[in-house]
Amino acid sequence: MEETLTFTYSNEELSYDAFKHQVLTDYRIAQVSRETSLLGRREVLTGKAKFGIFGDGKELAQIAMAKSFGAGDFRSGYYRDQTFMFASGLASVEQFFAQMYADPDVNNEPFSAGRQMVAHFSTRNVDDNGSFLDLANRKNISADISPTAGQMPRAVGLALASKSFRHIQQLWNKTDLSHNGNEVCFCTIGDASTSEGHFWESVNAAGVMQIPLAIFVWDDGYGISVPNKYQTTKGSISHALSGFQKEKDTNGLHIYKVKGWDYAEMCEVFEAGIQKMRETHAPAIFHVQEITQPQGHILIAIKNLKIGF
Ligand SMILES: Cc1ncc(C[n+]2csc(CCOP(=O)(O)OP(=O)(O)O)c2C)c(N)n1
Repeated sequence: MEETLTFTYSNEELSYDAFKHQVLTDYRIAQVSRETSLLGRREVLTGKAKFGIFGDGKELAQIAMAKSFGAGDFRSGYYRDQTFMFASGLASVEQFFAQMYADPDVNNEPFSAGRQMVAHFSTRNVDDNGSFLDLANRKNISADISPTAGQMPRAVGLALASKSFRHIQQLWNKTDLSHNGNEVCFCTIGDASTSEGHFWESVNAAGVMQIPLAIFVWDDGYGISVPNKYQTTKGSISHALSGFQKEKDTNGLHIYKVKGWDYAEMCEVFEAGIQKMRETHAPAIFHVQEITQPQGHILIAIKNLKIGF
């Protein structure tokens, strides 16, 4: 029996013991995820897996993000999100390694049955007969793809679906797909990938359409080895986006800046920001700064050659 790492978050006032339990559970998830990254790297370097990409350095931010991710929500993200998947109860460590070893048994590797690279997650939309599952009552992952920023246009579509479910009367009976459009699309992206066209088109579209799109930028200061100052105007994506800031009586996006090591701040900011989004459908960017990538970018094993950068 695989162990689940999830702790269910509740908005009700917490007792001291419940709070302590929550913090310790979060610490444990972070620790297990970090150990997964360290062990995964070793598996590639010793030739047991062909490819490795891990979420080390981003653990705390993703645990904080997972607290606001609920039934009916979607994530459209990228390959750094293992901790979010563990914290949401959507992936186990065993399943993560099964994907690394390209296990073709879907019972062991439910994301892609060994067809995708490690850390490319997904959940099912349809059952074996092709009928929609009750997506409004599940946490949903739109299948990860490797072209960076490719998750952005898709995230816009998923957020637009929530708006449609809220405003188009003919959809109001689809209660197994949406609860009045309360669902948010959680989108993750690395700082360097915010330089791509898909990012800018998607941010602009979300700002115009006012759809519940929550964009989390994991900013570790580098795109592989290139510092931010060489690829982002003014070296800061939230600074560069300041003209998109939503103001009184304008469209646009709310822009939040947090530090990726500040657990308490991220829990508070994400919870309040997402709650507001469920009510208003105004999109937001959470610029998570000062996180790290201690093991480097990626690892590839080709015959006897092992490359890491
Ligand atoms: C469209 C596209 N261009 C280039 C790549 C190669 N590539 C993979 S990851 C990466 C850097 C991404 O850096 P960042 O967005 O900061 O995310 P991080 O890996 O640091 O979390 C690049 C250039 C790709 N996968 N897709």
